[in-house]
Order: sequence, then structure tokens, then C-alpha cells
Amino acid sequence: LGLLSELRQAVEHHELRLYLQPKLNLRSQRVEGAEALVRWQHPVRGLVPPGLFIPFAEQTGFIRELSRWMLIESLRFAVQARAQGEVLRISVNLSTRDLLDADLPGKIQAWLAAEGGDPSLLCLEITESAIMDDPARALATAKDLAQQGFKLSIDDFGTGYSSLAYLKQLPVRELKIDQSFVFGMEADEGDREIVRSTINLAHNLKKSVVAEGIETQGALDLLAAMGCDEAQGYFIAKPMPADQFLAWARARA
Ligand code: G
Ligand code: G
Ligand code: MN
Ligand code: NA
Repeated sequence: LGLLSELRQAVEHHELRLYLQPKLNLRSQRVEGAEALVRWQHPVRGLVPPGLFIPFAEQTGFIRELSRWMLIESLRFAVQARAQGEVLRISVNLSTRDLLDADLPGKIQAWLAAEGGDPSLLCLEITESAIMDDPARALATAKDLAQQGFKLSIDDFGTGYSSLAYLKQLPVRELKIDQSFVFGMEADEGDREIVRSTINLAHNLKKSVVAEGIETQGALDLLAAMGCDEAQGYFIAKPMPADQFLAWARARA
């Protein structure tokens, strides 16, 4: 069986798993959201990490099927959590293919209605490279999504090739500092200044800012002192199965 047929089967046979990694609000010290990350529970190979199939899914177009699954599962999770008194915003990664799909905003709207959710339950993460693939179309899709009330975030900020002139036009409400700058920020002054400048840039543009890749207490303290809004990383928690998330968040609070 080829990988594409296996992936199609994975959806039909319920082998995909929704994992969530907490996003900690540094002011309230509360977990107010999470990033949705897919895993594949393969019957023979075990838990397959996304790095082994996302690139292939992007090449073949299967990623649109996968994004649909992730968006619906994330919505269901957020709707259930809210029913239990926990308001969480779930961030879902979109790919280039998704952004080039002019029908995407309409489809997401329909899924939202079917699940009884509202747009404030989701944040959509887009990467700089996805935007720069076809800036005009990405901008049009992004504007539609923002108009519908979805929060948009630029993922891996600082590692792509987007221009600041472009950034200014995009209706994004959040910048996500790439982990490559965060890992070294305690030891490397250059990384530290890039993080500091990105936080200031985001705030000057009236956007919120998230740092990912926090692996130490030291990095967490530095980010809080710099005024970073939210933090995500192994030091707070690794991505976990969605059905463990609420218990984890309540035990932490
Ligand atoms: O979870 P992990 O760190 O192993 O993820 C590896 C890569 O796969 C990351 O770049 C992450 O953004 C990507 N990824 C994980 N889940 C999804 C998903 O649902 N959709 C897309 N497009 N990328 C994902
Ligand atoms: O490309 P994207 O930024 O969406 O990918 C997020 C990926 O980073 C996920 O696969 C997640 O497992 C991983 N990740 C999250 N926090 C940490 C961390 O603190 N350290 C490391 N090494 N990876 C992390
Ligand atoms: Mn992401
Ligand atoms: Na990211």
C-alpha cells in the first residue's frame, strides 16, 4: 500500500490522534489555549510523528483532508471544554494548500456551525513561507478568515522571507516567535535581542506575541520580563493526547 492510500485509511479507520500543547498566558499565569498537533497511531509502526507524513501530505494535496480533520476535532474539543467551564482557544496549523483554497473560509464557517462553536474558539496558524508562496491569494483568504472572526497567527516568525510591508497588510493578531531563537536566548545575546525586538515589534503593531520552544525556567523568566504575552514549550508541557488536557490544566491551576 502506498503512503497516500495508508493516509486515507488512517482517517477512515480513526488512526489520527489530536494532541494538544498548552499555551500559558504569562500575565494571568493561566493556560488559556493550546496548539493542536496531529499524531498517527499506526497499527504496525506505532505512533508516527507528523514530520514523517506532513511534508508528503502537503505534496499530494492530502493535507486539505488532514486540515479538515484537525479543524473539526479541535472545534469539538473546544466546544466540549467550554461546556465543562473551561474556555480555551485552540490553534490549528494551516498549510500553503489551505491558504490557496478560496473556499476554505466558507468551509470552516460550515464546520463551525455544524459543531455549534464560534470563531473565538480557534486560532489559525499560518507560516511566512505559506504566505509568500502566493501572497495575493493568501492575503485574500486571510482577510476572509479574519472578517469571520478567526484569530490569525504567523507561525515560525522570523525564519521565512515575508517583508514587513506585507506583514503590515495581513490581518493577523498574533506573532509566534520561532523556537530556534528561544532555545539559545539565555546564552546568546543575539537570540535574546531578536526575541526582545520581535516582542516590541508585535506590540507596536498592536499584536500579541507567543514564544515557543521554552525548555527552561530561565527562558520563561526572561520572556515574562520582556513582556511576552504567551509561552509554549516542553518546560510547561509536551504535546499530550487531547483527552488528558483538561485534567492536566486543572491540576496545574
Ligand atoms: O508535533 P511536532 O513537533 O512533531 O510537529 C512537527 C511539525 O509538524 C511541526 O512543524 C508542526 O507544525 C507540524 N504539524 C503538526 N501537526 C500539524 C497539523 O495538524 N497540520 C500541519 N499543517 N502541520 C502540523
Ligand atoms: O512548526 P511548528 O512551530 O508548528 O511546530 C511545533 C513543534 O515544536 C511541535 O512539533 C512541538 O512538538 C515542538 N515543540 C514544542 N515545544 C518544544 C520545545 O520546548 N522544545 C522542542 N525541542 N520542541 C518543541
Ligand atoms: Mn504551529
Ligand atoms: Na510553530
